Amino acid sequence: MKKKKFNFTFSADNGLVDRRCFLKSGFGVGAGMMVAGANASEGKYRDDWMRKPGSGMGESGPSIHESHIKRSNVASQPGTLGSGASRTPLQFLDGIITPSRLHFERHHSGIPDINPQSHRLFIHGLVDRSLSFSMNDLQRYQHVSRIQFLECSGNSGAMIAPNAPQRDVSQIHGLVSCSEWGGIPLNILLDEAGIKPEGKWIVASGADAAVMSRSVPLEKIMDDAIIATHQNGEPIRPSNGYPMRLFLPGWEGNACVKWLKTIKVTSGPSMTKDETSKYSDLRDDGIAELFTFPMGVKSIITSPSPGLDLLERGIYQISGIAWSGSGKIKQVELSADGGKTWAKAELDSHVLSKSLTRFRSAWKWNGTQSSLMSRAIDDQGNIQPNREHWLKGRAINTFYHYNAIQSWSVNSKGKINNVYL
Ligand SMILES: Nc1nc2c(c(=O)[nH]1)N[C@H]1C(S)=C(S)[C@@H](COP(=O)(O)O)O[C@H]1N2
Ligand SMILES: [Mo]
Repeated sequence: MKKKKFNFTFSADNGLVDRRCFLKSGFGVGAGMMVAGANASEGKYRDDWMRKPGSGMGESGPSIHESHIKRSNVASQPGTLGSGASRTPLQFLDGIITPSRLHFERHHSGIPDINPQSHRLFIHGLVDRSLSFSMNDLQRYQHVSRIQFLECSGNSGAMIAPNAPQRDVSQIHGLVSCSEWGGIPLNILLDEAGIKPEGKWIVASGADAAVMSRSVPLEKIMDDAIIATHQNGEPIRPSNGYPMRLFLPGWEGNACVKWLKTIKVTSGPSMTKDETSKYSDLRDDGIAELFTFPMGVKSIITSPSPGLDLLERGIYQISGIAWSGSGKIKQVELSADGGKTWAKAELDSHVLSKSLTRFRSAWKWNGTQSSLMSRAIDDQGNIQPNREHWLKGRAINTFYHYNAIQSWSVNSKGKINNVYL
């Protein structure tokens, strides 16, 4: 059996293949098995499931053969039921959309069971008219929909540990997801209420037992904030804020208040607990930086990654996600030799602002120890930092807003580990 000869050029050292190879027809990886005769191609051979009609229509979810694809680290604080997080299994997903059932969850006091018939959104404070809206009222306003990511600012915080944590992508980086969010631009509702000249911020509060409350500058609210009622086409799931949440494109997840109940227009930030004692960034000079809203430019190679070990040498697809809270991803660079040489990755065609962007490259693994890294750059000129650079100036144990370059080492047996380079 003869395998097809490869025809490609390398773009950086240690096997990174020029990204244009995907554009050429006949770029074979050589991983397919040769089959004898015509039985496979002519369809004479029938698998068992081709011998009788399939099952009927129904409400079924994903294939039972993919039941391992579920949210990971589903954990609550000791003694509580719903104060914790569950994480998106990024290493098993492709493209940019996170199926709603796999969207990460982060709750501070569980998921409230809200009756949409009695739920109201109140707008008050420094406004000309205080307003209240039922779900039916809101349905009548203009809606928009956009594909954007949501990331917890605690995502990847495990990477501040002195030794690289040996966990998979989901467990380390799974507090980021991306959905098509639909809802009402908040500026429409605030214009209707009429903002008084002293109104410069809002404080948004949720209808959960934690009464999560966050201050947001009015500028952001009037720019692109929405009251999200829909997620990937269906009403938002209870775990993600049903029947409505605040959605602030590109800004830290915590400020996207779920189960939204009140918006109060204020003259300044309200200094709630979740923007002072939590979700602030302590520096090594003792000063805490507050209100770090936009999530930094970031990328993660999701495959190969820990748990998706390489079984034999040869061609592999490197695939991952990149995002920035400040705009669009302009470029993702890849290294297979621990950052010595870099090559551009291919970006999938949907490159959207404040969204996930899928990147890919081909890589020829020659069976030796290798280190895979990705580095993202956004259209505002922000470059993903390395870990050492990220840690600089921060107090010990400060873990919010971690966006440093991730390195995966591949040993000579194809096993993949998390490493600090
Ligand atoms: N009312 C309320 N809103 C909330 C929270 C909460 O506990 N209660 N958690 C916040 C945090 S820390 C994050 S990261 C996001 C998580 O959104 P998700 O669960 O839809 O992924 O919601 C934010 N909004
Ligand atoms: Mo969060």
